[in-house]
Amino acid sequence: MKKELTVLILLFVVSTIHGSELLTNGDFEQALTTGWTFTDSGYGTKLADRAVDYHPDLDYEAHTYKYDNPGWARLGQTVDAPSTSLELSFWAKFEHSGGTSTCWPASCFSVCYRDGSGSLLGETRYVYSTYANWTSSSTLHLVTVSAPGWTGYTLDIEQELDQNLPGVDPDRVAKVEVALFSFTNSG
Ligand SMILES: [Ca+2]
Ligand SMILES: [Ca+2]
Repeated sequence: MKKELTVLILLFVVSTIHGSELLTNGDFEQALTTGWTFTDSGYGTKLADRAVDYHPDLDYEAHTYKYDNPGWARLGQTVDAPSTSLELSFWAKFEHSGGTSTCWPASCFSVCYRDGSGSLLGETRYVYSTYANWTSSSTLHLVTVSAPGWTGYTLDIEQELDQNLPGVDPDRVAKVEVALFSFTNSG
């Protein structure tokens, strides 16, 4: 098994177009157990943490990390969406190293659209990876990250559903989940 490394560091906020913050602890200034849920699968090192020095500003950022062997680490938060008229904005830095066409890492930021019972309807996934072989579909929109260093992103969710996720009925979207997602595939 080749050594593989996946790292994702980011800080972000999500807000409505009217500016009211939907996320709890979206700036990571409190412990990650406030607002955020860590899940993982597979083998190797998998973690999520926060620190002040991932980005040179003075406050905290969060990051997920996955090292070696197939599996993933994920730090997510689901919020009730009053409507799909939402704008997500966040800053992110993506890193990875190593891998082959059959055994590869991917650093991701996922935005999942869920119905009222929490079932997944679709996803927008920002991906930084050399070898990832995922493909977009009517319910999965892959956004290729070409500038992995600290970059600000905004996502107009209403427009995203309309233009890039034709398989998702916007009227059924009742919850939005955002997640830092570090993934390692093994062929
Ligand atoms: Ca912060
Ligand atoms: Ca900082």
